[in-house]
Amino acid sequence: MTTSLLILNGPNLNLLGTRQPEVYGTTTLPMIETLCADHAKALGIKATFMQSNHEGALIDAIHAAKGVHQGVILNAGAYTHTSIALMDAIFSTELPVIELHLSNVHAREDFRHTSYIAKAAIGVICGFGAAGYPMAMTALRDYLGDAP
Ligand code: CA2
Repeated sequence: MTTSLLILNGPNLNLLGTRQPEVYGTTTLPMIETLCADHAKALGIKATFMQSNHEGALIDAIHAAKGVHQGVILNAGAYTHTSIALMDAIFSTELPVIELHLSNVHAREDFRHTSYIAKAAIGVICGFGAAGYPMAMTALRDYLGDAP
């Protein structure tokens, strides 16, 4: 069976590349989607890319991933720092999740040092900008034991 990953993006990430380039870079979300599609091809896996500004929609997507995808890469945006509901959704699916951030959240404001997602994730990648997405895909593919 071909490994399938869900790459899920949270609030405001649809605006990437339009403001705060010093923090988030100039790469837009559609550009990151293309990067992920190209990397999926190179790895020989499937990747589904989604974004929502709504907490409930993100929770629904995590629930729906069970039985369809073998793992999830989640940039939950600011919900990372607030959402017990997203953490519970991850625990409920028992799917391996990698928490991802473009910026190094630990070098930023104190409120970004708390992550509810990390409590349920197998690992965290942050601070590498858009390059973190293919890194997370490779890490999750390897975690799932599909390494060539
Ligand atoms: O660094 C990341 O990837 C974050 O998840 C981005 C979130 C932030 O709340 C997290 O602490 C870290 C914010 C995404 C906001 O994206 C913007 C895009 C364009 C202009 C302004 C914000």
